[in-house]
Amino acid sequence: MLQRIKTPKDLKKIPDSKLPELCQEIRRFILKNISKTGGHLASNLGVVELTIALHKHLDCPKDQIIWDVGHQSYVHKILTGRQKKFRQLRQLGGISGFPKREESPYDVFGTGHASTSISAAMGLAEARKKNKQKTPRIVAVIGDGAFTGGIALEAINQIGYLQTPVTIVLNDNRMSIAPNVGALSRYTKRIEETQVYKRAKKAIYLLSRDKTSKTKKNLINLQTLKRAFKEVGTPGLLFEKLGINYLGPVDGHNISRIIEALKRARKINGPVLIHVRTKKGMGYKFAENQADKYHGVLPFSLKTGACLYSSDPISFSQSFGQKLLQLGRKNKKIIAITCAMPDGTGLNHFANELPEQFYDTGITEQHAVTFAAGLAAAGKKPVVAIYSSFLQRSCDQIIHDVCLQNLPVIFAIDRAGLAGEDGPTHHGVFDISLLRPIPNLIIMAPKDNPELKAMLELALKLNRPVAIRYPRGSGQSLKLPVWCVPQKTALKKGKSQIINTGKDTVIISVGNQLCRAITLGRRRKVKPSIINARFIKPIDPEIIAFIKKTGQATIIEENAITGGFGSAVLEQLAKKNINARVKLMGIGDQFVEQGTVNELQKKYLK
Ligand SMILES: Cc1ncc(C[n+]2csc(CCOP(=O)(O)OP(=O)(O)O)c2C)c(N)n1
Repeated sequence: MLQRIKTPKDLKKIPDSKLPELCQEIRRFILKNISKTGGHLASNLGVVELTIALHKHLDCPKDQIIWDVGHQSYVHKILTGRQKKFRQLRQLGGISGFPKREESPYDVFGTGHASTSISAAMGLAEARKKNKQKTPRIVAVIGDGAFTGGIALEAINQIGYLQTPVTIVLNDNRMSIAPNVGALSRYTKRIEETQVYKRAKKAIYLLSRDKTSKTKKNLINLQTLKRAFKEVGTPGLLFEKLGINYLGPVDGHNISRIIEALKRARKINGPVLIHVRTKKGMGYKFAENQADKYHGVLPFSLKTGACLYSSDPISFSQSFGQKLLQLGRKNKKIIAITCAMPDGTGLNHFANELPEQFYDTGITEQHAVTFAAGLAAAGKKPVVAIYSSFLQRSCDQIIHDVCLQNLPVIFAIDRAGLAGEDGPTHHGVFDISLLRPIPNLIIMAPKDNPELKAMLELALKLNRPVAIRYPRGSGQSLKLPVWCVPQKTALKKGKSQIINTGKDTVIISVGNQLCRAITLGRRRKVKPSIINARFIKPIDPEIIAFIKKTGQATIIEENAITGGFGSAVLEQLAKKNINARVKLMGIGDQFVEQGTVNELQKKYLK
């Protein structure tokens, strides 16, 4: 059946009785392909019925679906003509793992970062209203995790006010990547658990029919009681009070129930929230049982569920987690904060062992930073671990709440540099440029795990805002070639590390780009000086002295050249009137596509 579906029109021809079989086919297709390419597995297995229901009911691309985060859009891609391209999912030149406008007219709005779908859907719907166009149905599909993000809540605030006709499908599987957290998550859970009003209404109805209690006074009391129950017990009352019609909870694995709700929503001329309950990982027992582990996967064995790649020697993230745990045991003022990524940031062991010193704030990169600033103002030592690309959201909080007040918040910026197969939404190549102009902030980049650990220890002593940026993957120490004679200098604020004192030229690297500096040096007959910058801000004056002496330099960083570390060096040279030929190797003025980190480095780090 699946092979015959080229567009949603073909799906509409399939009789309802055959849909359970189609769901099975789709799940087999996803499992077969993702077990080979890797990708987002559990979220996609969970939305098979929901996606079929949406495409059966809607008339896309006239009607429009926006997938929040977009990591769960594989089934949508399969049903909209991209089945054959799945062999190249997330690979260089292949289809994206997220919705992409240039990929298909069915991908109405690009996503990758969480919580944007309701705002974008509102924009689409309001524009049509302004153009006096007959509004097709615009649907935002948002997970319960993404629903906790600030932008989503800002959109909820405006949509209830403007009464924009958008259907919000809240795909509630109780999981973010880790189990979902927060009061909203607790609230949606309660809607399902209690259903007080339905039961109370029935009880009151039966009572009112009871002849013995049918005095006038009793009836008035019953009506009052009914109103009171309606206040506290109506499912989704919070949304209703905000002006958003609530439908649900609906079984998200029952296609006809979902279509029924979509039909009801279409009749309402205003915002509607359909609360759909699904199981993350549905249909693959390993993913059902450990939805967090199977959220994003590398190629794996379908039979055993085991990953086919031996895991990296200790990654930067793990090393960060280990060191912070060690420090946190001794210093109770240390507070670790994650935005829904305890595993990804290496904080899982910290969370288990020191729960009273740990917060998972949900997908809330802005709130988390200001929350940390508050903790710091009260004498705590907060360490906020966020991936570089998601930290982009927190720029104002870093400036306004942390640095302006010179508060000692430490930013552990993970996935800084090229992130690989997740593509342009996830590469962390702007953090240096965004953070460098901010006064009071010290920025470091370790070359390997031991240096990261030393930087974390130093950052805690500095008593001011500090950012440490490190990349995805292994933080194993590099074995230096024999021609390198490194100076054994302990980590000191504002001091770089001389890896080799050579002649003619100097190569300066940021973080783990030292390996590229060594490769460049190896190719030269006369060995160059090589410096591991360690500090992006402040810049070590010795780096400038080296360049003054040699008159030429190469600077390597996995960040945009504009505003990056190389630019900072050029600023210093200009300030000191030093003439030098400096080659900057970093990311040019472009967004970087998806691919393996190696492929992307070869293509873009020039
Ligand atoms: C701003 C931002 N922060 C963090 C992430 C990382 N991330 C990707 S998916 C995800 C969990 C989303 O959970 P939910 O919306 O419930 O979707 P589910 O996978 O459970 O279907 C997170 C935290 C992100 N994509 N964007």
